[in-house]
Amino acid sequence: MAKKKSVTRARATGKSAKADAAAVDAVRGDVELRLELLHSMLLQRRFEEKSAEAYALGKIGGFCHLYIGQEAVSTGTISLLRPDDYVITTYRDHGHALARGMSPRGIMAELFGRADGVAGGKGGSMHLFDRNLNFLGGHGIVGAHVPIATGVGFAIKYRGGDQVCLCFMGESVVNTGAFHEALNMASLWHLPVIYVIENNRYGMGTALERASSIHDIYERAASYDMARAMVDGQDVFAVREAFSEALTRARTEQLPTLLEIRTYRFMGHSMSDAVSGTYRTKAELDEHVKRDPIVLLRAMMQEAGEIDDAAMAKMDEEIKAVVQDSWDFADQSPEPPLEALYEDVLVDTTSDAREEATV
Ligand SMILES: Cc1ncc(C[n+]2csc(CCOP(=O)(O)OP(=O)(O)O)c2C)c(N)n1
Ligand SMILES: [Mg+2]
Repeated sequence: MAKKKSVTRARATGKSAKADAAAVDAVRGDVELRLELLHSMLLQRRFEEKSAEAYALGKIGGFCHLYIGQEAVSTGTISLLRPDDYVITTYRDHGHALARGMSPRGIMAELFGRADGVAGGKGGSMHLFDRNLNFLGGHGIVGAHVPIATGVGFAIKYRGGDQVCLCFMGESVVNTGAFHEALNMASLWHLPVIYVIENNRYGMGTALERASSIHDIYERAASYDMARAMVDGQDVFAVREAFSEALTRARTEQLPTLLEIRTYRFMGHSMSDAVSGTYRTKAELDEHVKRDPIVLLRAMMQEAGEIDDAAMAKMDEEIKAVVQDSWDFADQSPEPPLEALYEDVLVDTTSDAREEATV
């Protein structure tokens, strides 16, 4: 308990240990790692540009929320996880799924509503799942998955593991009751959960300042005596640095953290929303686009002589081919059969099914 308090106080007063050279190296990594980070973000970007195209052609139906502009958050955090850690997120989930290594084919087929999709074509854009990657969704109800993340943290601790659960959410979630109940329990029971708020400043068309009584929302964690930090979400290294501190805290001390990662979405709330001109001005959007996380990393690497235009173009072409392949795959995949409508609705709790599930 004493240990936990000191962590919290350190965060609150900004006196956390200054990262030494080794820690900086771990955050920035070598050229190979930086290329991987760039690749991860560019894959998300190209995949979603193609999704927007497919949506416009009517190949994708229903809701579809793009993540464009926020890629440094998914890549910066997930790049530090182990395969046995858990990830859970909202409906704006394509970027997280790709960063976690989910197959572009399986995701695109899910967006197209086809049988080869990761949820059998019945979940769609908002409900990407992959049990093998410990990727627990894709959730449509604002805030509803936060208590699930706390439950996963409890399960990890109960089983004596050292995994962590990474829970993404938008900033609107902090005004739901579920958020407070879940964070209170995680702090009280010392659970290894890292709650990441992707503060893109808007919940649909409502600016944070119009909906929240405090604007430095990471301070909400003070109510639960929980470690917290605010992070520049356009800088993938800043995200990695803050996340690696939280990760150590969760892995070695089983303590939760709340990170407010400030970012911006470059597209509308969903495909049916205007990009700008209604609740935000084009001038505001343009200002934020200048800090495109992919452009920032690429510029840094180009300046350091780590990547040139030819290598960049090659990476882009390769990624575009992967994305086109996912489109072709999705297009050829059949629609789920009518009978599948009744599958996966209720859990089979018969003893046979239970035995099968534990094997
Ligand atoms: C409980 C609930 N209320 C309302 C909605 C409708 N809704 C969908 S997204 C959204 C805004 C959420 O904004 P934020 O948490 O900031 O995430 P972002 O979309 O910016 O990623 C709302 C109100 C919902 N899905 N669930
Ligand atoms: Mg938001």
